[in-house]
Amino acid sequence: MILNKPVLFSAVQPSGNLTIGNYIGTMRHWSSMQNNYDCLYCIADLHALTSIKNNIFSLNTLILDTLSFYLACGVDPNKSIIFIQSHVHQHSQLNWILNCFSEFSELLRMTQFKTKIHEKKTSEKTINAALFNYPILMAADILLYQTNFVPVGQDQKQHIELTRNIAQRFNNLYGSIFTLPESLISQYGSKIMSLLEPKKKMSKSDINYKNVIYLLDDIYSIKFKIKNAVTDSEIPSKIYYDIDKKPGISNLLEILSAVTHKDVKILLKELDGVMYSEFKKIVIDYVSKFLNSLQKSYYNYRSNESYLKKIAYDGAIKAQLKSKKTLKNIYDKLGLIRFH
Ligand code: AQP
Repeated sequence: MILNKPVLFSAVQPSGNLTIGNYIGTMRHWSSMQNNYDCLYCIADLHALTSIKNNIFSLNTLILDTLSFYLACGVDPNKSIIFIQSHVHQHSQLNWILNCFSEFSELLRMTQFKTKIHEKKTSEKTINAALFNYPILMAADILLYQTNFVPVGQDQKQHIELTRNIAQRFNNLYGSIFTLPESLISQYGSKIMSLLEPKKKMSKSDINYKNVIYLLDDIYSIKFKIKNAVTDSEIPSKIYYDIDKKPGISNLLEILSAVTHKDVKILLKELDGVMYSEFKKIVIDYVSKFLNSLQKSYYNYRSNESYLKKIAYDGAIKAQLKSKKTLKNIYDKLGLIRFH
């Protein structure tokens, strides 16, 4: 008897240049996950539309950039389904249906929405409705594939909980239609913080580039940014992990742990007695080496657009096959029957 592996779904929105936060929070786990799960890795371009307005014509470029990073991170199209969200129209269809089973008040509680409004320094009146509804499309992305697990950063945990609530509500009315997904969140690295404001999440849309390590940063930028990263003024200076008292140092420790594959506890032993300036040099060294090697692989894939498009095309067909099944089941339950 062949037992099916659990289904795993993960996505990144091509809303800008990917950051080391996107990598550490989720993408670094993708390659090894392919051995234990049936993986679907989606490029969430419809989600990106919520934030990209003026440079809409570069979305195509950002999609191919993101896809190249997926491959550079070790995602294998022979093992996993890699696809672009807008190529599988079932996502939009289920999105609408789930909108009808979601409550306005529960969307109002989403902290990511509140943070985004706050950061954009804009009011709820001028923000686009899609940004508000974003978690419902995310629920559709996940539920279409009967997903068991969703590896995400800390910021998306609440959206997975909402997804479960919507799915449960639907199941209570129509029977066991949806699998209830669980988030997979690592103890360390699930919320990489901004370099200059270590109490704020690192984000690709940050207007201050000094806050962010981009996956395509060159060695000079990496050096400059980490050298200037905010630490603390504890005297005598001591390196230990405490996100409340030492957010800057703890953030650098989490980054170092991810790129060296060493546990934070082991790093702390190795860094005993090391000064902050020396610590930063170590972080610069490892981050540079890591990004340099990732970038080589990235550019290799990025230079072959026809290969990338073929992967996206094949992935869309496979994803459509799977998502059609779920959608048909839902249409049947709702009485949206085709007459032919
Ligand atoms: N700073 C972070 N630390 C850890 N994980 C992070 N993720 C994002 N930022 C961090 C995780 O990356 C995955 C893909 O994120 P996304 O692109 O779908 O959306 P996001 O969470 O809104 O990411 P950004 O970088 O902050 O994008 P913008 O600026 O466009 O809003 C998710 O699993 C996320 O948790």
